[in-house]
Amino acid sequence: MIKNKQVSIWIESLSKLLNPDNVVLIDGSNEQLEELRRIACNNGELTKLNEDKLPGCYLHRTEINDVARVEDRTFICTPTKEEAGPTNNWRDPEEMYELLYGIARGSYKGKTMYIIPYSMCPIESDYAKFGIEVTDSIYVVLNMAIMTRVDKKVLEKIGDSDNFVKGLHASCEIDQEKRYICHFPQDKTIISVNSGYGGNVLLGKKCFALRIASYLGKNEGFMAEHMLILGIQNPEGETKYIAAAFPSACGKTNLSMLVPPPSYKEKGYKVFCVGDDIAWMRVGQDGQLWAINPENGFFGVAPGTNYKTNPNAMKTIMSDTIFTNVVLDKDDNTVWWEGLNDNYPENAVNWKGELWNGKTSKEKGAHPNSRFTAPAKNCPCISPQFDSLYGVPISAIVFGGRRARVTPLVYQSRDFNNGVFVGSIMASETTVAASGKVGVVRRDPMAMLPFCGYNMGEYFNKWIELGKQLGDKAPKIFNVNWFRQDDNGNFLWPGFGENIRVLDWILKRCENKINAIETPIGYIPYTKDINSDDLDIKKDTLEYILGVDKELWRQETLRIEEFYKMFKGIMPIELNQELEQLKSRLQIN
Ligand code: OXD
Ligand code: MN
Repeated sequence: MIKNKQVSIWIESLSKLLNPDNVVLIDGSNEQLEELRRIACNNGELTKLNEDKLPGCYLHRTEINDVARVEDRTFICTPTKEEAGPTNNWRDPEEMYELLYGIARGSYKGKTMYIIPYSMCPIESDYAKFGIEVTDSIYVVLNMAIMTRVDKKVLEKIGDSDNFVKGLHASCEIDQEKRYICHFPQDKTIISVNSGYGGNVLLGKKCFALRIASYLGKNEGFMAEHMLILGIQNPEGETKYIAAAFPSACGKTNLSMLVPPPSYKEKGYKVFCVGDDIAWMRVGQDGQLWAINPENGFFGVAPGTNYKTNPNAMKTIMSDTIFTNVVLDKDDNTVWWEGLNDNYPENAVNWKGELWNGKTSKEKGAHPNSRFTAPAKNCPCISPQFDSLYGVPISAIVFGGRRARVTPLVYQSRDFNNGVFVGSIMASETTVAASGKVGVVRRDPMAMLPFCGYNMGEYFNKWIELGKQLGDKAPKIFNVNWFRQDDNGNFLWPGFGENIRVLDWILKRCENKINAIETPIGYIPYTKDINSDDLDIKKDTLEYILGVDKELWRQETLRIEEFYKMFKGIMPIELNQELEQLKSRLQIN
């Protein structure tokens, strides 16, 4: 069935280990996927939704204990602990292979082994990287077919080489005590056992496109980043691209496909989505920074998505979408989630599979981390460059977090190294995308804390080197915070489509069209330069969220110092200098 030498050796060894009843090679054809959808509907893995209202859409529920990425059970298995660095969970590779193969042994008995050849990036791109995921789950096959480019041609591209990422997923018993998501960067191998939740099992996404790819990029000269990519066309018809990193569930999908408010649309602004989660970045032949989205779909958070917060996502998920852990409205066989609308379904099934009445139940119907998996091509504002073999040139890099105070709405770093510092101190209040406490502030450098496949000190150094390589062609670096709150917890900035007002300032700064105010942390806008026409925000409020409170920043530097201690001996000197300089600008001795 598979002629490729290295691929077949690996598949054969897995076959012996897993002992499946059948083996099916996925060719990406719709006939084959349709047959799998039919089987999954028959065995209860999927529910077919209303074909008139949601054509080609399905619902899936994961086990109750398996609803988010499990960072405490995610491991980087490098020969030494130092290679994984202070921020990753490390395990010895030999020990882990033995443990994982022990867990997976015989677990495909009575099941089918699906072999998925896939490409991250368009197959013909020089930047494409190929993977093969072996799984016993049709849900995984169907999601991978949306999120990546699944195609027979991938096998042709791999040929007899071993130049592919090996991914083994075994559902086993979905036992959380034996759940492991393990990466072996040196072997380009991923093994995931005892989970069925997207982020843990769609191995092309976080595991490959971030953890393994960041390691590969370190050696091959590219950066794999947890970033959306969007294009903004201005009234003159020029499109500039921004890459932006935010921690999970901070609105990356919303920002990547934002709809400009009417006054901006009238002026002729347009926004194009290139990607909502991952960017592979490199210095192009023209010396500029280029970014390509390796994915082919969106795996977005459903709750809170509606026609106001993200109309483009709503249109994207109207067909050919898989919904996971949302509410099933039994009356018309459609789906619902908190924040979709006020039509709480009364005759419904919640994410746990129990009968649920949205009008009377106190419990949430959809899991807060419930998801949609939708083809990027469905998005009304998908960029004409989406399938570009080269990606797009990046004018600005934006870092952002979810902070009630401290961080202003937007500021520009003083220069590239200072921008790397700004990325390294990113912090956010935790959300629901990963299991653990919600609402605690955690540092999340470049939003890569859970996704960097090697030592983060070295990773910071790669950023510094990138700046040197780019020289005066380097994009400008900014930080944004859409989440400033007043003392009663009310959000002070309207966010969503209105964020274009801040992006517009960012691009004007990139083109040196406007001045800004220098502060100890970087450059902030003059209030007049953030267009607040037809916006319901008081001038004082705007000034407040744009302002830099030196006392809060003095306290913040203490926390940064504490955080930096973790990287003692491995932090690039440039970043320690940045911290010292910030302290001196804040007049701390
Ligand atoms: C995601 C995440 O699913 O960051 O994108 O958790
Ligand atoms: Mn993400």
